[in-house]
Amino acid sequence: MKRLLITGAAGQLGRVMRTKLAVLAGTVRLADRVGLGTPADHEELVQCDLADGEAVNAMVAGCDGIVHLGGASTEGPFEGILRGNIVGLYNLFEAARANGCPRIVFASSNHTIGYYPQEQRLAADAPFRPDGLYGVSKCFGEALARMYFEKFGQETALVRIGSCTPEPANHRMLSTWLSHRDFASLVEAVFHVPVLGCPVIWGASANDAGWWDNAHIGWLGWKPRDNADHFRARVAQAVTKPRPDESTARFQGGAYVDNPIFKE
Ligand code: NAI
Ligand code: 15L
Repeated sequence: MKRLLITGAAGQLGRVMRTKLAVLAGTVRLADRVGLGTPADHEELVQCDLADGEAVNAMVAGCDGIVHLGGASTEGPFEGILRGNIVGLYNLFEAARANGCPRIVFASSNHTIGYYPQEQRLAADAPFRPDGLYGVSKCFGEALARMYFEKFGQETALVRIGSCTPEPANHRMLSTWLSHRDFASLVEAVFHVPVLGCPVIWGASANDAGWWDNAHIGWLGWKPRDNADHFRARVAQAVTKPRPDESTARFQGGAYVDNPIFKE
């Protein structure tokens, strides 16, 4: 593709994907509300808040694909979630509609289903069970994307990321881990498949202890190569195993179920 947009490019995942996804496009446009350093020859930098509709339209104009990582990435006061994940999502999809519907990878989250018990294996059509306002905002994002697909044919991959970190850092992540390499190959598969639609995709590596079933997306040709189990001994040594009654051992969303509703 000619130009790929990565939002949230200054964040944890954005910084990694800035390098890993460079192969996908001649030009990579990087956007965030904070500074992004010095651009490489193939990069364009845009500083904008997702809550600013006009700026978001300019950010999207001329892009052939979008990896949307920007916004509130954890539980917190509603104001930040509202700006980044509700108003920001609406602005992004309106901008996409106005600019030829470039395909979107939406970084959704396991916190859309965080209240399911860890014993339960989930298919993509399991009803939402969000574990906080952040999870609710990701449910909104998925529903918004679905509506833009039905109404306007806007294709979006709804990637419910588990825990995308360099390595699994605790016992829960032995089930939820998504390696950086597997996330990058997922994004590549989404942009290469001829017809995408608007599927829910579980963003997890091929973890022995995984909870989520991606059998419905065989047509995508995505084969995660990493497995959190290779880190099991290291996790066992570094982290105390939680008691069975602790949220992090009971719920798929882990300790997020214990979060209060934050006030400003
Ligand atoms: P992060 O918090 O490190 O990065 C998010 C970026 O979005 C930040 O650079 C921030 O400046 C930017 N941002 C926040 N609000 C904004 C606004 N109103 N306007 C413009 N930019 C704004 O998060 P991370 O870990 O890189 O996650 C990226 C995406 O993936 C997020 O949408 C998150 O919800 C999702 N995700 C990440 C997971 C993970 O394990 N890292 C797991 C599940 C979902
Ligand atoms: C998420 O949705 C967050 O963005 C990330 O920071 C982690 O908390 C992750 O979920 C997780 O559940 O491990």
